[in-house]
Amino acid sequence: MNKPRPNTTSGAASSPRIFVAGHRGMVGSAIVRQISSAAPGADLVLRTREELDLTNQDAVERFFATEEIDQVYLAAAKVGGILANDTRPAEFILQNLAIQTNVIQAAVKHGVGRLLFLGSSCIYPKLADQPIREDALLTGPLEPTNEPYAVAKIAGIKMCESCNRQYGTDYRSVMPTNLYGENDNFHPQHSHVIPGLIRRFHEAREAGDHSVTVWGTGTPRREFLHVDDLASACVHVMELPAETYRQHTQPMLSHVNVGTGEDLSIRSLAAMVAETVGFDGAIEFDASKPDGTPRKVLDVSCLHSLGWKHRISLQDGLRSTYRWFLDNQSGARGY
Ligand code: GFB
Repeated sequence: MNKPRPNTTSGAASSPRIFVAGHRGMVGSAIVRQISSAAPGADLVLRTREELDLTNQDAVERFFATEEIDQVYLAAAKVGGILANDTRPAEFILQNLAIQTNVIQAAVKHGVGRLLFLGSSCIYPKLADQPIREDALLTGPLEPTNEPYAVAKIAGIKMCESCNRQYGTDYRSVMPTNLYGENDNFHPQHSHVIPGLIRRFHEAREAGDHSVTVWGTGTPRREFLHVDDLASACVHVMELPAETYRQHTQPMLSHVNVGTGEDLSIRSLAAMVAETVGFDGAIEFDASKPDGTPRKVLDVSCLHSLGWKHRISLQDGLRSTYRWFLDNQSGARGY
C-alpha cells in the first residue's frame, strides 16, 4: 500500500505531488497561494468540480489510480453560515460524508502517505468549556443548527485516526475557527457572518439607508481567523515531521485547533464591519434569527507549541476583505 514517497515540499530530494481538493473555494485557493509562494515549483494537482466530482466514488478512485499523489489537502466541502446549515441539513451531511469518504478511502488504497483533513470548530459540544481544548471532542451534545455538518466533520477526524491506527498512514486534521477573507461567499442568506455583514453594510451605505439589521441578539461570541493565516497554518502542520506531530497529539485524538484564541461579540463585530465599510447609521438586531452556539473560542496552545501563531489582526483582515469585495463584487460568490 504505502510506497516510499517524498512527504514535504521543503528539503525533499524530489518535490511531492500535491492534490489540493477544493482549490476554487476560499480555503483551497488560499492553500494554493500559500504553497505556490513558499515553493514556486511545487507539483500541484488541481481539478475543478466539472473535471472531478468528489462525490462520485468511481471518479475519485480513477483519479487516485492514475495521478500518483503524495499529499492531499482535503479542503473540499459543502460549507455555509448558520441559516444555510439550519435549512439544508441533508446537503451538509450527505455531501461532506461522500467527499471525505471517497477521498480518504482512495488515498489509502493508492498509497498517499500524508493527508490534511480540514474540519471546523463546530465539532465541539455547544456548551464546551472555553477556550475549547482538542479533548472536548465528543464530551457533550452539539449545537443543533449545524449538527449534521459537525457529525460529518467528526467522522472525517475519526476516518483519519482509524486509517493511521490500522494502515500506518500519517493523516492529520486541523479544526479551524470561523474563517473569512478573499474568495468568501457573499450570499445574503447562506454566507457566514462577516461576508454577510460586509455586503449588508455596504449596500446600506450605497442606498443611504439609516439602519442595518443584524441577525440574532448580538450577544454570541465568535473567534475569527483570516483564511491566509489558516492556509499558512495548514502548510505548517502538513510539513511537520511525523514524530513532532505525533508527540503533540495522540492516536485517538489527532486533531489540532487553528485560531487566534481571541473572540468578540457579534455586536462588537458588527460595529467593526460598519466602521470598515464607512456606514454610520444605526445597528439593529433581529432576535427571531438563530444565535447558534453562545460562545466558540479555541484553545490554541497545541498549535503554538507546534511553532505557529496567527499574524493578521481582525481589523486588518476586515479591511483587506472589504477591499477584495469592492474589487471583485460582481464576480464574488453569492452574487
Ligand atoms: O457566521 P455564522 O453563520 O457562524 O454566524 P456560526 C455567527 C453569528 O453571527 C451567529 C450572527 O450568532 C449569527 O446569528 N449573525 C448576525 C449572522 N448577522 C448575520 C448574518 O448576516 N449572517 C450570518 N451568517 N450570521 C457556522 C456553522 O455557525 O459556523 C457552520 O453553521 C460552520 O457549520 C461555521 O461551522 C464556522 O458560528 O454560528
